[in-house]
This record gives sequence, C-alpha cells and structure tokens, in this order.
Amino acid sequence: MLLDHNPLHDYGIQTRNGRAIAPLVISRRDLLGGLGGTLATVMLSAKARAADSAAKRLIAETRILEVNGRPARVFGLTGPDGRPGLRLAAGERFRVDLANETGARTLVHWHGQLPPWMQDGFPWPQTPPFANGTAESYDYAPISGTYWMHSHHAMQEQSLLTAPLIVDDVARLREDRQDIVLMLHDFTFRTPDEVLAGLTGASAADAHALAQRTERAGSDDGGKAQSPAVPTMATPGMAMQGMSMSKVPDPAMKAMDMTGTGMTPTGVAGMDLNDVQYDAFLANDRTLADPEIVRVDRGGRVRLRIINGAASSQFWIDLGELTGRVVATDGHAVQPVPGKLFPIAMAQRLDILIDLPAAGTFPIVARLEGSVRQTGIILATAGARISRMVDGTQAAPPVDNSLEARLAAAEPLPARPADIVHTIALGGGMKPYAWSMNGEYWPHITPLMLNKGQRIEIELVNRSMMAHPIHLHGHVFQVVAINGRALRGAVRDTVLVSPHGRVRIAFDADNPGRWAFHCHNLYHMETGMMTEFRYQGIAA
Ligand SMILES: [Cu+2]
Repeated sequence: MLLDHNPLHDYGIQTRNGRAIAPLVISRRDLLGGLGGTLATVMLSAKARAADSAAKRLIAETRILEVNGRPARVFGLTGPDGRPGLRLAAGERFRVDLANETGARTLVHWHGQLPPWMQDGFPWPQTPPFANGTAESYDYAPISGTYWMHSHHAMQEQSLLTAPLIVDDVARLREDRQDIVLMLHDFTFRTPDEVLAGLTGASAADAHALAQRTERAGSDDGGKAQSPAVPTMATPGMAMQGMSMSKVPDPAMKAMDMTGTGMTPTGVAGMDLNDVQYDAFLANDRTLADPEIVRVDRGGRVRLRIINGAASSQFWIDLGELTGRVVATDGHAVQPVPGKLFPIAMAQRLDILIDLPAAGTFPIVARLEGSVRQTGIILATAGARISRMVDGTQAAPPVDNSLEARLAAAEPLPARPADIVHTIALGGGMKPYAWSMNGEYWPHITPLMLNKGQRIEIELVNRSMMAHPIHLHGHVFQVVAINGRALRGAVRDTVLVSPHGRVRIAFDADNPGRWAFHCHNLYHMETGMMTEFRYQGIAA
C-alpha cells in the first residue's frame, strides 16, 4: 500500500479543500520589529515597507516526486518563479513571506545566512513552528553566495523540505558565467520516523516522540490525519538524443557490497559510514537513471553551485575529465583550489568554476562515500550524444578534510586573540544510537554564554567513530586548525570533524541571540548532538 511508503505520513498531513491562498498574518516579527507598540505603528511601517519593494512569496507545500519509477509524496519549497527556492539579486533584501501549505506545522531555516535570531527559523520557545494555512514574514540583509533553506521542524528535512537559496553579487555577475545549481539529496520511501526507529531500535511512535522532544517549544501537530492517496504519475518526458527513457531497477541496491541490512553502517578502516541505507540519491530531484541534462555552450564558462542537502549522506564531487577550481565554500570566497575530485559534507556548499574544453557531454557526478552508488547531472553541448549514467565499480573513500586543509579564506577574520576558548567533545555511537556534545544530549544541555564583541574559539574533539559535520547558526566561522595544525582556513558555516579528529574554529560574537550549534547529520541531531550558544542578556 502506497500510504505505508509515504514519507510525509508522520507529519499529520491533512487533506485540504481546494488550495485557497493562505491568509497573510502580521507575524510576531512584524510586531517585534515595529517602531512602537501600537498596531497603527506596525501597520504604517508595513505600508512603508511594501512601498519599498514587495515581499517575495515562498510556498512550503507537498508535491509528488517519481523515484525509481514509483511516486512518492514529498515536501517542496517553491519560489515566485515556480522554481525551487529563491534567487535574490545583488543588493536585494531578503524580504520573504513564507506561506505554509504543507498540511502540517513547519519552520524554515536560512542555512548560512546571518539574520536576527528570531528570523533564523529555529524552533526556540520564542519562535515556534507555525501552522498550516498561515504565513511568516522575514526581512533582513542577506549575504551573497550559495546558501540553502531547510525545515528545522521535526525531520521534514529528510522529506525534502529543502531548496537552494542563491544570493547574487555584482562581482559574480561581471564574471559572465553560466550559473548551474546542483542540489543533492538522499531519498527513502520510509518515513523519517521509521528510519530513526530503525536506528535507535525503538518503535516509530517512540521515535516520533523523540523527534518532538527535540523541540522544547510548541505543541504537537495535533490530530494525525491519514495522508491523501498518492496518485500515479506519468514518467516525465525527456527528449534528449540517445537517452533511453526505460526505467531500470536501481542497480546500486544489488551492488552494495559493503552494507548488510538497511541499518548496518558501512565500515571502512575502523570508522562508521552511512547510518541509513537509502532508496535513491537525487541530484536536483532526479535519479542517476533519469538525470537532469543541462545545456551548455561549446567552450562555455560555468559556475557550479553544489549544495549537499542530504540528511545523512556525504559525497565526492567527481568532475570526470573536467578540471575545476573551488572558489567558494559555504558561500564564502576562498583562494582557488584546482582539482577533479572534491569532498562535500552534509549541509556544505562548493562553488566550482569550470571552463569547458569544447563540444561534448560532461557528467558531474556525486559519489556516495564508502559506496559505489552515485547521482549527478550531465552538462551537454547542443547535439552531443548522451549516454546513460550508471553506478560506479569502486567504492568511494570516506569524505575527509583533505580539501579543508588546502583552503584559505579570501577574506579571513582579523587576527586577534580569543576571549573564550571552549572545547566541545563529540561523542556517541551506533549501539545505543545516540550522539552527544560534551556528554550532554539535546535538549538537556548547558548553553555556552557569550558577550557581544568577543572572539570565540571552539576546539571540536571527535571521540567517536563517525565524522560529524558541525554547523553554527547566525555566524560565520573560520577554520583555524585541523588536528592541531594551525591554518588560516576557509570562512564557512559547516565543518567536518573526522573520526577521532580535531578541528578548531574561530568566530566573532556579533549577532546577539540564541543560536543552535549542532551536527548536521539529521539523525545525530535528533538523538542529541546539539547545543546552544546564547548571548548574555537574552532570555531563555
Ligand atoms: Cu554527527
């Protein structure tokens, strides 16, 4: 029965009559941001804002995606142009009305952006997820580069409540390069609750309760209604020359030589990889058997913006015969690093410039670490013959910090001594499946208190056998040491800490509020690997 495989069925999706436009509400952010306490003042300021420029409408909704020949109901985030996510012009403010048409509560985080904390999209008690049929307004100055957005409510991220967030800048426009976004996902027909239950050995109901407990604020979604029946969907047409449209069973399922059952992690040289066995890996929502073909010019100049939006998977970006150069990580410019093979941890982004040699087809492949499985897109000049993409024959190695060690920020933090140096130990394991920071499990944590103006250094010490991609909300940090070796590394928002490895990051406390600091492996976060950095004077 299709319903059993509906990844949304744990979110209490309710069938709605028609698709009436959700009423725009004056949000708490408008009220807080108003110049005075009276409604009149709020309305005046809203009017002045509207005159300045209209807000972009972003819709969080459900959609049907065909994966391996089978329809699945997933979430989506659709911008005003009908495409996934948002693209902002150089200098444009992030002025967005986010309409919730998901059928459940939701809350969307603008990953890597630096908004005031109450617009960050994290479920603090002050900013709980908001209801289906309502909207929230956001208004802040964005930073330019390759970012993304994803739900920070429950485990909606696994069900593809994610999208690109690209902010242009004048320098990039001057480059005159074709801009190609490649967003990666891991996909399962199981619900996230089922996945988490499988990992923890608990029931799906217990896993659901665990997921709810990670949010201290707000109430449950309410009555769990059955999901609407999933309609069958025709195979999307693709009229590319030489491209077979026939569906093949996922060869990767048979080719997985390193994993046993769905829940056994891949083992490579004493470390654990790939907690979850997925049904597919998606590149711009398409599988390897039915990849997106992107038309490029002969000898064209390309900027690839790669976003790892996977919930629990890491990849090597393989450019094949092409050579590229990484020019930005997590949206922030770095000294260019040339190469053909680049690791990308969960939640990270890579901007890669490529000058195409001539006519032809150029697969851009993302290879799952510790596996032969892969996904990707194909760049193709007009008339080029396109051949089928298949899984690899050799397992990709674990994603590591080999690239990180070579990165140098184009605009490093000003040199200054740290006011606070704090060590955070990353702990946990597969049995029992639970992950911690300094021995604490979210939400039972002790916040790290900061003062505005301080320089903070965090030494991340991984005592576990898994790599953890650690993300800081509301700030950018610089990687200043790997395994004790000092460097003036990349400025970014998510860094990988290898098994038994150490990474030191530095940042300036310049954005007062409450900020989450967590592993971006969704199942590690859900089972505890998260803490809070809180500024003095901000109420809990
Ligand atoms: Cu982790």
